[in-house]
Amino acid sequence: MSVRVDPAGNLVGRYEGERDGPPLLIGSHLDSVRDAGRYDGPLGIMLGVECVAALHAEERRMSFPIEVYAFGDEEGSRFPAAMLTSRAVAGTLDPATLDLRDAAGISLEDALALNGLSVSGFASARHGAALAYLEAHIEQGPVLEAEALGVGTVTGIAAQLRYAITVTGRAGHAGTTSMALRRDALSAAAAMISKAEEVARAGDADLVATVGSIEVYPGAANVVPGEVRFTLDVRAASDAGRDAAALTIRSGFEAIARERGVRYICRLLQDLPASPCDPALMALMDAAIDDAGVSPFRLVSGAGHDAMILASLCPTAMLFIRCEGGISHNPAERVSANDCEIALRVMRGFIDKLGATVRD
Ligand code: HGY
Ligand code: MN
Ligand code: MN
Repeated sequence: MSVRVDPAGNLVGRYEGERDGPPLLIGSHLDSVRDAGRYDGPLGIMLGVECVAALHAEERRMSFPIEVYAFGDEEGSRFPAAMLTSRAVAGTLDPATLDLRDAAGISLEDALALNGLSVSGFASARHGAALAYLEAHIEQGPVLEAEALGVGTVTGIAAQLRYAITVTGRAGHAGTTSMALRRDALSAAAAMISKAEEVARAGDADLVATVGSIEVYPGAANVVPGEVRFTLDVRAASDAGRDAAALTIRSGFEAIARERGVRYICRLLQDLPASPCDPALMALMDAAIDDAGVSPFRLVSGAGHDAMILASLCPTAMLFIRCEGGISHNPAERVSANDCEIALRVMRGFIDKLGATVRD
């Protein structure tokens, strides 16, 4: 493959086809969450490379080019925004939202400049027409393991909203501030976090709400916390289900803030609508799974993926791979070599079936 780093910092390998034209994009992300496993993201990239390696070994070319993408920022672990680099490729990045700083106060602009890139360059990473986007990814859930299947066809990706919440009370002396006079930001935040869990537990099975990070100021054992900042992540299979739950949770937060005499600010960090996979590509995936000797099985993704961003550029298909105990975002993340071999066989079958549809 010819290899390049695109203006958004993505690593791209290109394998020419018999003809030029819109390429098949295969990829996933290189970045991870803090203290992560080793397969969430990189496995999909490596399987893409293996698909091309197999074609090359057989001295075959498809009628279309293939581009393997290693996206640079899917998790949003460093800057308070996620999927930045696949958005750049899909052309859906709003440059006005890129005035971002990491926890050390380093701006995205400066971080890019250190790598010879620029925010304005992000916009030029937009990809032209693409035939389709294929992403293989660990399931990050328990369904395939429960079904005793190594792989499955993804039907779509859940809708998600992500917020930054700031609760401001009044810092005070832990020994002299009576309970009645306190405006304890952390006690208020704790009530809010319990409220978010209560709403999600009462909802349908696909509804989840997570507070994954929290910061307490000033953060001293003998000071009543004056300010707390935490994140809220709300997801559901449908946009309507997600929005209704988020509204209930935020109304609950406002009531708690009033009762406890604290100020509450909620800033939207990310709004990702539910993203269905392409029905025709799902049928090709099912057929490729069947050819690989596995019973075709379809499942939805609760996790977000770059595929939901690429869906605005081209039809998307995802293949899930069983992971042990459904564990992910955790160093205990595991896949079996055998399941990866099956996934490679399925992806190659999918590519050949796609080739047959393009040729006709
Ligand atoms: O948050 C997610 O679902 C993905 O891991 N970025
Ligand atoms: Mn992840
Ligand atoms: Mn991932």
